[in-house]
Amino acid sequence: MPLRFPEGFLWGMATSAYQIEGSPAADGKGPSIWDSFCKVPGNIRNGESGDVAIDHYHRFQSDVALLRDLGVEAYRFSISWPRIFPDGDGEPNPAGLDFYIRLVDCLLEAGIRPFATLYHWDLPQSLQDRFGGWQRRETAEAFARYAGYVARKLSDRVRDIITINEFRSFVDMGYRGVEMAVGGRTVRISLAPGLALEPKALAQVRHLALLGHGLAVQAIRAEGRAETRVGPAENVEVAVPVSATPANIAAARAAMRYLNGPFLTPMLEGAYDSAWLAAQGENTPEVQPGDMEAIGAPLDFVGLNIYRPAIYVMAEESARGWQPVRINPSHPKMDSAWHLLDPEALYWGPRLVHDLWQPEIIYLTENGCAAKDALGAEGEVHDTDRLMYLRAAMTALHRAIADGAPVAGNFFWSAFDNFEWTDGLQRRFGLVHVDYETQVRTPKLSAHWFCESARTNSIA
Ligand code: IFM
Repeated sequence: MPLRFPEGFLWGMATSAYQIEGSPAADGKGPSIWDSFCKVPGNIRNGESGDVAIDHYHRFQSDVALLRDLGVEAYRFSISWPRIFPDGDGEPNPAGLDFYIRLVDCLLEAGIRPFATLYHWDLPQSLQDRFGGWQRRETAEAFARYAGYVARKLSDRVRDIITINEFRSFVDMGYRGVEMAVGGRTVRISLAPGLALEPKALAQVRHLALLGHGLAVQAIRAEGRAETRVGPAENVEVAVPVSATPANIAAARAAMRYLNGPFLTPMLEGAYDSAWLAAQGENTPEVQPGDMEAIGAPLDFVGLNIYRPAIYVMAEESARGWQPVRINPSHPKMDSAWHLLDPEALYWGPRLVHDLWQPEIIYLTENGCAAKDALGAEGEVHDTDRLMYLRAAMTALHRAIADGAPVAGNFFWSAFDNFEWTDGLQRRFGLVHVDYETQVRTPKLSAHWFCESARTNSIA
């Protein structure tokens, strides 16, 4: 028996502006921190950049036609802030907005529901130069003005707006960098703008990114159409219980609330968790009156990006009630150093978010994996490992829905192969293969699987 999803469940795919568009200076666009970061030798594998990427800026019509042919019901894309405000603030650039109007109209004509993300990391360089990016309140305020402007201009066409993508990734990896074990050695991974702040300053950046989100929600409510729906997309830290005993499930719940202390917990509770705050010692953010009210502004949905478990936990006789379980070095991974394989994350993530905060609607705003995809002799791409991953992930998600998690749709990362940040162009996440020399698109086996699954609203 195929596992069928609830009626109306959205089968979607996702991308982001810098990763696919190319054309970094077209039609009045200002530079972003990613344009600058990629120019520094050594920052990106093979010295690559998103300068061309998959040239979606010029090919969006045929790309949307392909998505339609694959049966995509909803498409999550991001708007490049420096296309709309080349300077980050001040005078908008009508040509930049026009690109997104044309894209959205094309999606609507194809019967695809657009979900627009306002910030997927390509901060206007001008805000980095003037304010150190998200280190200063001025950037959060400029973000709210940009959000309000986009809502005013686009909410007649786009009903679903996502404020910020993956707070934890762009803040922690952009303003501190993280150490990661890769192939037996420790490497430091850094995203744009590539800073290495002290813990206290980093705590403030986290807070101001949250504030940007909250002020943007308020601006969208004030300037967008009444039916506009808004939420964040966070790469939630998922705690998987080592076994589903009541004690271990309670431990995983407590661990999730704590581990998401910097971002999701305050957004959904309107306050920082006191145990998490206490653990930060003197490295707590400076909070001004009104900040927490904005940060906790009511949401219409919660977007979760889930690829893997953050930790495994078991119950512990202690005040906090949980302990992490060491991950075995032989634990299988997908084709990214960070991508621990366990589809259970797709069950426990939505399930525990639902237990903890009862959001009305959850979207899986990203899930997917990289794979070593190459064209076969007949021009086919047999990404059997991705197929295995996606099937298993959707089976776990189906179980979460059956157990009450209100997941209304899933967006596979990614629609197309694209520029995978510091990993460059060769780390392929797409369901559609892209030949970067010729820009030819080829749906992979996983795209055909998607098509059948979406058509039948079940796991094919
Ligand atoms: O490519 C990224 C995306 O931009 C944010 N989420 C994770 C993806 C895969 O690493």
